[in-house]
Amino acid sequence: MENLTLAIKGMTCMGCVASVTRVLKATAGVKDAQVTLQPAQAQVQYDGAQTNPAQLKAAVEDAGFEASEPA
Ligand SMILES: [Cu+2]
Repeated sequence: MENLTLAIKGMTCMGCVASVTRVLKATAGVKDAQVTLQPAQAQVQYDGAQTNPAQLKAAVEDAGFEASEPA
């Protein structure tokens, strides 16, 4: 199992947090996703054989938010 932290821009309320959590958990290979407003980020545990950071980032962006891996 791998861990990824994505910094997320555009979340303003718990509804946004729920949306991001939902799209991440709906992605094949994601075991768990913890999304917080403060700091605005998502911590994702995933199976690297089924998905990857680029797909997870794309899932968040498809939901209308900006995601980036912290430098
Ligand atoms: Cu919101």
